[in-house]
Amino acid sequence: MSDTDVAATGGIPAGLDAARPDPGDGGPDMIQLLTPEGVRIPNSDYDRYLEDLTPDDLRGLYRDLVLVRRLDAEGWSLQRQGELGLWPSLLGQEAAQVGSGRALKPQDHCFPTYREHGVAWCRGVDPLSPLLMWRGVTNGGWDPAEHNFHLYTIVIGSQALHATGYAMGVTKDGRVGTGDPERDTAVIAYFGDGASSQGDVNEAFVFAASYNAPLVFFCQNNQWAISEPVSRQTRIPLYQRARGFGFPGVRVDGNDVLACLALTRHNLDEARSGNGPLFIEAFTYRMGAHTTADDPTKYRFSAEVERWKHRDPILRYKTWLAREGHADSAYFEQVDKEADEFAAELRQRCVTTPDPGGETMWEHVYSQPHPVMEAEKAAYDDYIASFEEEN
Ligand SMILES: Cc1ncc(C[n+]2csc(CCOP(=O)(O)OP(=O)(O)O)c2C)c(N)n1
Ligand SMILES: [Mg+2]
Repeated sequence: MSDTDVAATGGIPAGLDAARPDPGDGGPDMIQLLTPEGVRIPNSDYDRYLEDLTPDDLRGLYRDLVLVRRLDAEGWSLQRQGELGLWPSLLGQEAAQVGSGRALKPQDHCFPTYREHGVAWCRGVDPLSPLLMWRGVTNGGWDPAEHNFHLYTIVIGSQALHATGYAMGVTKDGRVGTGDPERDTAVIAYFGDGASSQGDVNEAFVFAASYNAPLVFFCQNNQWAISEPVSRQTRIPLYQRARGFGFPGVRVDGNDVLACLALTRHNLDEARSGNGPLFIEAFTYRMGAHTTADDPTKYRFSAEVERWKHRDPILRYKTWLAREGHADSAYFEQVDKEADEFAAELRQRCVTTPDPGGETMWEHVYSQPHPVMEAEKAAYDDYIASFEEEN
């Protein structure tokens, strides 16, 4: 292909042109409670899942969205300043994560990918923890048992199997369908559109269906798997795949925090009652690069990004809150101020966290002393000591 061909397609090789996805508007089956203009659409099936929300709760969702976006911006900047090794941005996916994350009950369990900083936030994980993980100074980042939020998984789709196994265990423990709202437990597995092609995810669908696992598969279709468009992953909308595995699938507007909250609440209720598994496709968009190591201008048109800017999850929610009189400009200013302070503190805590000593890498491999490990550690200690002698 000549340079002229590339230039004519805005920098994208012409051969890829036909395969570019048209993200569209999600189609008629997509459940949306709040339009991009911030207009509320009544829904007789799902409105009841929002009835208990007080004005404080509604404002809280806004605060979540803003602080999570700010956490993400800090992660990005810190990586650019050389303070983190990598950062996978969630920009554009805040509503999908906050809506689903706030739908969870304390006893529910989450299995995230590497991008779920917003869900981590909802689970009470210290927002510094994901930063430190990508700084490479912790062995994972947090205690999964403390938050019922498992460690980030980089091996695409593998957490779908972990979640399925965990959910099968929940059933064996008798914590499904008892009718006790404090006891019945659901599991949620996050993954992306690209992961839906992975064998692990499809095996998880089969096992979860066979064992009626109390599991919600939550697929954030952000339209891209690094440089691969969703049109290469599937010939049909992703939510329709669930039917082939024998469980319900639904597409929700992933940029609509109210719809994500309502739909996930409903699906989790179903799972806790013994009607799992279920599948939610949150139709959203990855506004930024795949990670700080990626350059999306190589494979997608900026016009597509511009289109999605008009569907921003925070702007539409803010518009609706203000129009309904749930929040005023003083409240929005207060959240912005809080976000500035939050960001400053995060930066400070991140850059002042000391690097752990090299010897700590041996500490969490086995619970008991292990001869091979002891030998490796001794060799490492000698190696480090050799530098000291040179000095
Ligand atoms: C098993 C495996 N294969 C390939 C990769 C490399 N990889 C990292 S992210 C990614 C794309 C994932 O796309 P998607 O599931 O849509 O999630 P997104 O990053 O868009 O949130 C790939 C292929 C990996 N981490 N693991
Ligand atoms: Mg994706």
